[in-house]
Amino acid sequence: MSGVSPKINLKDLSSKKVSIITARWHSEICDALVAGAKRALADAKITNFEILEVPGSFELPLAAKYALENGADAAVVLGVVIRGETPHFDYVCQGVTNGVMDLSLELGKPIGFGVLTVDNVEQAIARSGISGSKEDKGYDSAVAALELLRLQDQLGDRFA
Ligand code: DLZ
Repeated sequence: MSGVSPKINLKDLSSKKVSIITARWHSEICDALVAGAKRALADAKITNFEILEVPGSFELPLAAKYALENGADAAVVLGVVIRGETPHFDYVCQGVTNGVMDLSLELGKPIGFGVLTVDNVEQAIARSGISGSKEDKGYDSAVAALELLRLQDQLGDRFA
């Protein structure tokens, strides 16, 4: 998948609480993703946020469930999964992707998906938001979650 992410003018969402949840594999790249997600929250004037850490991307859905069931209005999950020599990559990617989608639909709460699933470190860096990279998936995934929060507000009573 590739493409230019849409330009969105974020609304003021300062009443919302957001959990940023990051895996620790490939931690320097994850740190860049977290920085991007924080920039998006700042653009939406969100100051009520927490940063939670899990060991690997496979643990992201359960951590998101904990956060969303304990007061967060939305979550952003961040991680880097790099293809290796065994099928493990496929199982981790499938687990985190399905887990996040199922959880979001089950709870009716937005989860921004900022897990890079790539062939090598170079591809991950190019999407990390690190200075000079072509994409900023931490920022983009947070914007996606915030846009769904805005949509909830737009629908208002009809949402419930
Ligand atoms: C085991 C593993 C491997 C091989 N590679 C990655 C990776 O590239 N990125 C990542 O986030 N996590 C990796 N993991 C760890 C799994 O996500 C998980 O933490 C372990 O299988 C323990 O449940």
